[in-house]
Amino acid sequence: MTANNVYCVTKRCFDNISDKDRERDYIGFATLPEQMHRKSVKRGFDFTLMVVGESGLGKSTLINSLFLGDLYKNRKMSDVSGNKYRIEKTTTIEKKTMDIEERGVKLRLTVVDTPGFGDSINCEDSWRVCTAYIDEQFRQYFTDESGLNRRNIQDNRVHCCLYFVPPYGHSLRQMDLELMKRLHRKVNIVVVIAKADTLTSSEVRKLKQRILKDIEDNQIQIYQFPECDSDEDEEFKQQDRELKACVPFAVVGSNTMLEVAGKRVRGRQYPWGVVDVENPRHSDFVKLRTMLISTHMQDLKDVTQDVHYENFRAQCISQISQHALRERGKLKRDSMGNNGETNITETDRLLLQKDEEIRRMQDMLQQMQEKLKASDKKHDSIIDV
Ligand SMILES: Nc1nc2c(ncn2[C@@H]2O[C@H](COP(=O)(O)OP(=O)(O)OP(=O)(O)O)[C@@H](O)[C@H]2O)c(=O)[nH]1
Ligand SMILES: [Mg+2]
Repeated sequence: MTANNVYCVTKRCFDNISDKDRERDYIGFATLPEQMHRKSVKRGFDFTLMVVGESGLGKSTLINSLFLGDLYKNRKMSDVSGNKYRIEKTTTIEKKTMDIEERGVKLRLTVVDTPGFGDSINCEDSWRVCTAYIDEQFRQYFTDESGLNRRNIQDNRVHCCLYFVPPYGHSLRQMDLELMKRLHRKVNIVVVIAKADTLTSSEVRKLKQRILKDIEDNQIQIYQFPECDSDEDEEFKQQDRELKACVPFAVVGSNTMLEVAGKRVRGRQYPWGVVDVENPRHSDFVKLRTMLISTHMQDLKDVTQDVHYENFRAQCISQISQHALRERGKLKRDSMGNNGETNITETDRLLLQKDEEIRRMQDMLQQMQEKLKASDKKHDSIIDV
């Protein structure tokens, strides 16, 4: 920040202080939120979303419907690397990043599409791909945080995982429970019922109840929406209640734009009519998008930082200290005499090692000098002849 910028920020903050405040014993820290706000806006925001679930449940289609279509047609948006509108079966982890700007606020949004499991007899490999990806991002962040340039760390940690449940089962299957158990201590899980257009309203209701019961019975920690502040306005509180009542979100995805009553909508055309993805009576798509993009993005990031990353960090630190302890123990054992008494300290041992190295180098030097002398003598004698 240049001196001029600092002046502008301070001046703007100062201008916001009312005359009444100035008359009172004004200290000035009331401008802190504004300063923080400016700093965050300047830095920009990162958010990463991952989709996980069985093959063919519409993960790629939903990601496309949520973010990659013409959703941001009125906003500045850079090219989406690798964006393809024709969705094919996902076979490897696909990471797509886009920079979105809205009213001067920059968001670097990354969506991680994963190959669906269920094709192979052993799903273990597909699961491991997802957990390994999450761990790898944590590891990278941990390394960056411990490095020299800590100020410009790019946060690629997975902040939210949309877990897709099929609409055709009675509830969660054993493999869903297994995978959720592998994920729930690493990432915020948000459960979605895929292809909700294949269910009637009462089937959706019942399936939601059974899924929630299974989650509770199996002690799976899905993302918990924070309590709404009591001083929030009634409209916000109502929106919050509706959002919580929707969990798990029953979603519909589509990559097709259709004309319905003169309006272009993202939808699915059936012989009996059109499912409008964004119609709240047809699916929870808009609620899910609102929650991810506008109302709970920061909370998802906070939980990732404070709970999941802290878990990972604590494990890392404990592993590092255990390793260091083992190494020290080894050094100590090496420095013990046969009678079990410590003859030399660790530092002494290192010094002895260095001395030995220097001695070896001196020997080599002496040998080289002698060889040089010998060859000189030989040379002299040839000249003499
Ligand atoms: N009925 C219905 N079909 C959908 C929905 N979303 C996607 N589909 C269809 O389901 C099929 C599979 O969709 P994908 O998005 O490729 O599924 P995926 O989960 O990414 O599959 P993998 O890449 O194999 O893991 C496609 O034919 C989609 O058109 C939906 O909400 N309802
Ligand atoms: Mg896919």
